[in-house]
Parts: sequence; structure tokens; C-alpha cells
Amino acid sequence: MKIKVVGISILFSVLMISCNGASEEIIINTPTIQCGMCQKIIEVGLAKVDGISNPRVDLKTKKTVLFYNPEKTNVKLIEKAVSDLGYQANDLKANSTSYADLPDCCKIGGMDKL
Ligand SMILES: [Cu+2]
Repeated sequence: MKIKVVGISILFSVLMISCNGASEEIIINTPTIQCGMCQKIIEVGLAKVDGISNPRVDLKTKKTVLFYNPEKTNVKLIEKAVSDLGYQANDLKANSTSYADLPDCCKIGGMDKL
């Protein structure tokens, strides 16, 4: 009986740990972001992706910080999601179609032309 109780409590703690450990923090280099609109596009776009939570874009450092659930997504998929929004993610270049659809100010050097 005692062994059973111990077994169940171990099982519960394992479940608790896997729930709490579901989110891992990751920093993605997004060097082509230009302005506040880019920030919004990435934050709003990534928030819609399953397995990603609390994406934050830092305009000064040009980095995107987010939490992800490793059971639902991975770094490659997250990089792909950023690329599909029109931005470079680490070494992955922006999806050219999405990039072409960005507002002019969000294109590389766009802020200099204003
Ligand atoms: Cu922009």
C-alpha cells in the first residue's frame, strides 16, 4: 500500500514537472526588422502559431524572445514562421513573397527612405 502511494506521488510529480517544463525560452536573431510595425507584425504573427507564447521583439537589439512548447514546435519551425512573416530568422532568409508584401518602411533600408 505504501509503495502504491509513493508510486502515485512520483507519477504526479513527473506530470507536474512536464507541465511546468513545457515552455522553453529561445532568442531568435531578427536582424532585418526596421520599425515598430515590424515589431507588431512579428509579435502578432508568432502569437498565433501553435506552441509559441509571449513573443517579444526588441527593436534595439533586433532580437525576438519567446517561449515555446517543445512538444508542439521546434526552433526550425519557429524560424520558418518568422521567415513566412517576411523577416530573416537567424540564418534563414525571409520568405521572398512575404517580404515583398511588407509595408515599404519594413523593408531593408525602408526607414532611411522616409
Ligand atoms: Cu517595420
